[in-house]
Amino acid sequence: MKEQIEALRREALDAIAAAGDLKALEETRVRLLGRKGRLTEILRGISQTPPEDRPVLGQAANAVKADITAAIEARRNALEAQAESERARAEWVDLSLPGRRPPRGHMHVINQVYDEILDIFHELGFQVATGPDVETEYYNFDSLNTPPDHPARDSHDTFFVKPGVVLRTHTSPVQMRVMEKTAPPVAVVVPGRVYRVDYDASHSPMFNQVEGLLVDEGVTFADLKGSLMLFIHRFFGRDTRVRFRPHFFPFTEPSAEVDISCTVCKGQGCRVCKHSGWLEILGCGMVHPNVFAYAKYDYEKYTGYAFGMGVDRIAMLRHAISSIGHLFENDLRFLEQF
Ligand code: 2NL
Repeated sequence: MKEQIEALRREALDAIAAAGDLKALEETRVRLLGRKGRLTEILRGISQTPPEDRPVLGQAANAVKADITAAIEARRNALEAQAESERARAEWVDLSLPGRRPPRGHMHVINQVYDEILDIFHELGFQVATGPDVETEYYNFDSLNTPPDHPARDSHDTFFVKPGVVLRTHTSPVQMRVMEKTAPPVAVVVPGRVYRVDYDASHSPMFNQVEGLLVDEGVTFADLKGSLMLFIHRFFGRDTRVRFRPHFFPFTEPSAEVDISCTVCKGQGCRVCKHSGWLEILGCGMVHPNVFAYAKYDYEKYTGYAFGMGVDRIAMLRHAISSIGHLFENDLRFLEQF
């Protein structure tokens, strides 16, 4: 019996040391200390021995039980520590890694240019006004002193929605609507999409415009010149040269087109300015008295200036963009550059 107990101790300690993981260790524990385990078997065996031997054998068995229990406890701690350190290694995260930036969009280059233009005129006291893209022929042409037989009213130049209704060819109808509702003085800038039957590398059937209108007593061509020069110097830079060329528009008299020294070659002559050194950037003039008459403004008392510019064209000049199509194709490789 004594030998059996000693044999169990050696065997048990070897088995505990050999348990490779917590599951194997638990199986070993049941096999040794469980209800049908080896130790229970031995304790049952002691009850069959002579009574005088029992205390000694009982003590020995209890000592082995304590040793086995302690050995299992120590092995469990070791295996748990090992499992924990394995998990920590597998789940390790480098907290010093920089985060992944989510992709971020930005304003379209056309809207950036719109904002820059409108900000400058806002600072000069102009209010922003907008209106419908679908207009009546009256607001788009008649009220702007453009007679029924004017070539711009041809269906080859203007999109007709139905008789008497067009896609606006400029934002001027919005200024007409403002004048109908507002007594002078008025100072408005009008951003918006406009439409013309025209399609090549520098013309899109839909394009973007900013027009301006200022009406008050005593407004002169000098005011027009001063305001536009200020705008041009702010937008294109102080060293930009400016030239006003006589022109004709039905809604202004006198009228002018405005050229600036080429933004690419600084006036030396290049492909962009077609070797002239100049770029046309806007049209302008003093509001025609007939237009004031349509707006029910007293043209004896008030004068005003107006101007219009193509936003797409200005964006193309500013960034040396070769084809207007790029602005509307929404190719991210193009858009991301601005
Ligand atoms: C251009 C020329 C211009 C106007 C637009 C205007 C509006 C009213 C009365 C008088 Cl309500 N004029 N607008 C005047 C002159 C030129 O635009 O080349 N645009 C791209």
